Amino acid sequence: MTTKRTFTMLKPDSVEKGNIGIILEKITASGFRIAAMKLTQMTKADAEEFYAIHKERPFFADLVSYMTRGPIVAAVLEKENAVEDFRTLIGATNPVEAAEGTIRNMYATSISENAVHGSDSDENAAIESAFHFSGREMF
Ligand code: IDP
Ligand code: MG
Repeated sequence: MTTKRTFTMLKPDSVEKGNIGIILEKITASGFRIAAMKLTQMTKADAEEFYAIHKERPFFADLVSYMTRGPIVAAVLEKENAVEDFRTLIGATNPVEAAEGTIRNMYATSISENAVHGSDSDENAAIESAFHFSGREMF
């Protein structure tokens, strides 16, 4: 076990397609407890900061535009081994490579519009959770 919490976003494409319920059902059925959750929309400055690690990548402008075009569901999820297990549940970044039955395999549109975010480390899970939630909003 490495951590008990991770951070996720159901990205704008998931909200637009009406997939909030079905994705949350899959997450909770997989043993994750929702420790914080809200519908919110990132500003351009928010998305540029959140994805700052990718700022030199050729897809950065498209990523910021996509992630700010409509509301997202931000959530903190709790489970033994949360970071690793959630990355397994969502599947590879490119849905074409995502394993059968993973969230991205089932609900993503493309490598860019890939339905969900999942933190890649304990450290980033804590940073990303604090980016979206105050201590009083996490339970
Ligand atoms: P991850 O979300 O699986 O951790 P990252 O490499 O951290 O993948 O990339 C962050 C996000 O940037 C991806 O989820 C996806 O929305 C977008 N992205 C990543 N690689 C590409 C690409 O090659 N083309 C377009 N968008 C990409
Ligand atoms: Mg990542």
